[in-house]
Amino acid sequence: MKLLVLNGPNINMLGIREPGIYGTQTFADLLSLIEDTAKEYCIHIEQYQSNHEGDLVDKIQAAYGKFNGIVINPAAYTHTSVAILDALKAVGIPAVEVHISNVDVRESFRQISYAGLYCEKTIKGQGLDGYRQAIAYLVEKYA
Ligand code: CA2
Repeated sequence: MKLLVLNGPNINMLGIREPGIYGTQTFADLLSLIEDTAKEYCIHIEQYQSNHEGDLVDKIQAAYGKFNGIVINPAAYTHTSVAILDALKAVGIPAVEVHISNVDVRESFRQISYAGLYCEKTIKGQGLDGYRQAIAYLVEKYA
């Protein structure tokens, strides 16, 4: 099984500021968690982070025919990007949306998720463990 883990803008800054919202773990910690989870399930996981919407769209398009599942935290693009939603729809790969924070109890502009309109599951407010849960869900359902 091959999964693609995608992270949007500023996720690479985790642990640097706003620990009350995003915790104290860093982006390097997230990459380790993803690697460890891949080993645990004996699957291949590629991860990609970008601050640029079009790069994320390109990566989703390139996943067509190559990956069995996508875990995506589009970060701020969650709340704005119809382009990411359309790319997910275009490739038709099963996807799970992850948010480190509980967006439901934050500002009203974080209540809309375009990617979430496609994703079959959304995990929010679980910290970095949300990524492990999303990977586990896809493995259990599609491996
Ligand atoms: O909770 C999440 O995972 C988010 O997707 C994180 C995004 C935010 O725009 C979404 O509404 C919810 C922000 C990514 C990280 O932003 C940082 C801000 C300050 C310090 C470090 C990271």
